Amino acid sequence: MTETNPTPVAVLGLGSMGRALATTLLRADHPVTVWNRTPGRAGELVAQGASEAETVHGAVSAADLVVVCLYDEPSVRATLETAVASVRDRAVVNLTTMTPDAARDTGRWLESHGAHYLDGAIMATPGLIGTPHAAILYSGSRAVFDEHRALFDRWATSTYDGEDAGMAALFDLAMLSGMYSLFAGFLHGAAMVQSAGVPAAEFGRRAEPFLAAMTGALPESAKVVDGRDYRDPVQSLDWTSTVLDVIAAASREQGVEPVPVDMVRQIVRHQIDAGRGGEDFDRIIESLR
Ligand code: FVH
Repeated sequence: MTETNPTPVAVLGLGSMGRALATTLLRADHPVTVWNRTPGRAGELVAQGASEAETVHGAVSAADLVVVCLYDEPSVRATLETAVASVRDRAVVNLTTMTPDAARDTGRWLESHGAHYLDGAIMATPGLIGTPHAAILYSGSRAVFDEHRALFDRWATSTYDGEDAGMAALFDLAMLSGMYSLFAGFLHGAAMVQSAGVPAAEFGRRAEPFLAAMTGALPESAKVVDGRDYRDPVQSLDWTSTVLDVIAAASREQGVEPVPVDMVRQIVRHQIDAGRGGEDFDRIIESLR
């Protein structure tokens, strides 16, 4: 459904994600002005109805809502510094990946120039934007989130995590930590079976349902961690340590360095050395806090 007066939007940054965000807005009939540091990346968007600004100031001035989707925090600073006077009274939603403190600093800096700041973290790849499989987390100005919620919902399922501008980034990076550790473990396993001539595709086909089933244990694990009582183990640290030693030995037998497993072994060992070997595996969080 098209809005009666679609908000004019500026999109700063036409990497793969910026282009996906702009495309979705153009399909919903928003007037979209785009800017990119390196000229020549706006062609397809202009063909779909976008206007291309030569300067950041030109893009920001044409919009009520400024969407920033750049490489990192320094690129956001470098870009907006050239036009910071023009953000006054405008809503800025920054979807660039950065640390929570960097998100807070960026918010304070832009608010000191009169902007209304909302930080965002995209939990999707560009191809998923505009589909039910995309999620975007937001934190910062509640007013900006509420006013532009319908627009945000065009991109993804939108979740608001409160006025602290760092919270969206914190959730994002915490979830990515889990994802990268899981992927590293998967690739280590793939290298183990590949060493016996099994294609990674075959391993992936069998590992996927197993790993998906294992993630079903996360809510129970989270409950134990919140209660901080690890004395009734589903899997004790002593037992886990034995299994991890066997995995590492098997890996070395196959000529594969067990780096991700060694990382877990190290934290488990830390808790066993502290006399906690009979307690639950979840206790390793006490070595991380
Ligand atoms: N792509 C993805 O799957 C992930 C999903 C999760 C969230 N991320 C974050 O989104 C931000 C942008 O990602 P991207 O995929 O669009 O990134 P690139 O395709 O590499 O485009 C980067 C754009 O940033 C511009 N840029 C880089 N450095 C500067 C600078 N110093 N000053 C101004 N602009 C800069 C670059 O411009 P150019 O190289 O074409 O001139 C692109 O527009 C990112 O935070 C992800 O973590 C995406």
